[in-house]
Amino acid sequence: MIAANTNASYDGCFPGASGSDVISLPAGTYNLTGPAGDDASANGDLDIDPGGGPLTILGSAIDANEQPTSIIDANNVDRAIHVIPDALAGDVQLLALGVRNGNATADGGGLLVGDPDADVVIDTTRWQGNDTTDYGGAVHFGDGVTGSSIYIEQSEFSGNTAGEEGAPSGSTCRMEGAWQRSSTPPSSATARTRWAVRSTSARGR
Ligand SMILES: [Ca+2]
Ligand SMILES: [Ca+2]
Ligand SMILES: [Ca+2]
Repeated sequence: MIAANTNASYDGCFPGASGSDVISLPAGTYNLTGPAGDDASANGDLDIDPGGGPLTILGSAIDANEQPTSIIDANNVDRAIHVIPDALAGDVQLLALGVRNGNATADGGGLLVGDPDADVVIDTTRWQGNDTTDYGGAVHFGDGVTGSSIYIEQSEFSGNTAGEEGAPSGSTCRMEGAWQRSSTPPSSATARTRWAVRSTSARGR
């Protein structure tokens, strides 16, 4: 991740490019370690800097039960993935991934898109057991985001919780073939915590 962000070699990794970078994750579980709070991919969440150019994180093949076999496990020490704010626009794709056990005290238990002009595609993913005391148990995309989009396709959300709202109601977040298990409409505060995705000012595409 650091090589992709900085477009330089890092710790034996090939240097990233200012053009598109692809990080391919073979099947397996990738355990993140803490502490939380850094934004340079040194600890905790994987921090994606859109200024490093377009980035795809690509998992391996899905299994016979149509579940991703490449799993990012945040071990409840931080959220899993963070798109940090950057002056440049950026494209981020998360494909064929499981993301589980994210835990944040700020928005986005599994993923926080904090960049104001990122375009994010999430396809063939499974979000499990991600929690936040704030907004968006699995995915938060919103505050201060004015020129960007998020597109969630063929993805499952299960057992993610949020202390505040987590549903995509009234937003322009676009979800196709995505579903939430163990989730109910946000008719009550308790129900709202079951929902996984929150998006405020984004536009769909
Ligand atoms: Ca790059
Ligand atoms: Ca971070
Ligand atoms: Ca981090």
